[in-house]
Amino acid sequence: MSTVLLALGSNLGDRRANLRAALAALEEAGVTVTRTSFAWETPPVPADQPPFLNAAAAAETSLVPPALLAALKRIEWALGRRPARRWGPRPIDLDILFYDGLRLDTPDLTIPHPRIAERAFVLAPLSEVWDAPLPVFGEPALALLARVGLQGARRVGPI
Ligand code: A4P
Ligand code: MG
Repeated sequence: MSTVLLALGSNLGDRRANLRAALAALEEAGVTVTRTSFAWETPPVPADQPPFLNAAAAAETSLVPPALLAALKRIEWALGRRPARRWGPRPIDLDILFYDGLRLDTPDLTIPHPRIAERAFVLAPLSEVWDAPLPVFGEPALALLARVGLQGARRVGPI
């Protein structure tokens, strides 16, 4: 079993329902969610789209990284996401933030996910599911978050 940290984001449709449906679908796909963050409302990057609801999850899985990525893409598709512009609005985005202590850089998959350390919309929920030093980075999410600030992210309640 490997420990993975996942980021979830939604800014189209019923955002909270999308996050919930994604968490349920992860279980079906062989990803056992062990901790779930609160939902965080976050200003969109770039700004020309609706605000996001972001969350994070810690999970255990025996799926190897490419199989995990394929499972995430299948769930995104099942929840109505269709190929669109990069960083554009979407009903659901599922990203692999960390996979054990693995570092990976292939055309399809970069682990740790790029830009984690700059993004409050990732770090704030992540700090709720993983308070120990992060894999690879060696610092807790809260320490990284303190450096970049909340960037307008606010906790809005349970998913
Ligand atoms: N990919 C590479 N590494 C990974 C990984 N670790 N996890 C590849 C998941 N996917 C990974 O992703 C594009 C390709 O990245 C995938 O096909 C996969 O092979 P995508 O989900 O199709 O498109 P994307 O999400 O638009 O691209 P990207 O680069 O993942 O964007 P980000 O960095 O995830 O940013 N603002 C707020 N407030 N909240 C958000 O959640 N999210 C984004 C997306 C932008 N602005 C946001 C938010
Ligand atoms: Mg993505």
